[in-house]
Amino acid sequence: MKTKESARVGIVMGSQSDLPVMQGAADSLKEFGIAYEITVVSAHRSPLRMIEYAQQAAGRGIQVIIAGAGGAAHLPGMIASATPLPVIGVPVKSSNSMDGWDSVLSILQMPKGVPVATVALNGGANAGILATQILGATDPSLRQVIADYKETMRLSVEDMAKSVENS
Ligand code: RP5
Repeated sequence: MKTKESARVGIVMGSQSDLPVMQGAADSLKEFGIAYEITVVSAHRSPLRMIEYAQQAAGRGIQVIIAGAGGAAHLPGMIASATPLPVIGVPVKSSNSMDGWDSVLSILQMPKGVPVATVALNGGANAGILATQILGATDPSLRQVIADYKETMRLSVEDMAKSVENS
C-alpha cells in the first residue's frame, strides 16, 4: 500500500469510482495545506486490506481518517471499529445506490460507541474542511486558516447580495 510519511489525514474509498466525490476532500486539504494520503480499501472486497489500514494509520502519524463509500456503505463504520482515530464518513451516490439514502444511513446510523462523523451525500469537500477543523482544535495556525476561509465565504455573500440587489 502506498502511504505518505508526512500525511496527517488519510482518505480512503471503497472503489475508484468514488474518486470524483473523494477528490473534493483531497482538494480541500490541499487548499488548507494539510498533507494527506489517498487510496482504495474496500470493506467487502478487500476486508484484510481495510483492517490493516485502520489498525496501522494512527501508528504512522495519521490523525483523522476520511472514508467514503456508496450503496451498502460499510467502509467508514468498519474503519471506525478498528482505529482510535476520528473517522469522517462520506456517503457516495454510486452505481449501486438506490437513491443515496442507503449510503447515508449505512454511514450515519452507527451503534453507540463507534461514531462516524457523517457529512452530506457526495460531501467530499466538507469532509476535508471538517478534518482541517479537527486538526485545528489543537493547532492555532490551522484555526486561522479556517477563520480566513470563513471570512472569504462571508465576503462572497456580500458580493452576491450586492449583485442581486442591483439587478
Ligand atoms: C461501494 O460500491 C463503493 O464504495 C462504490 O461506491 C460502490 C460501487 O463500486 P464499483 O462497482 O464502482 O467498484 O463499495
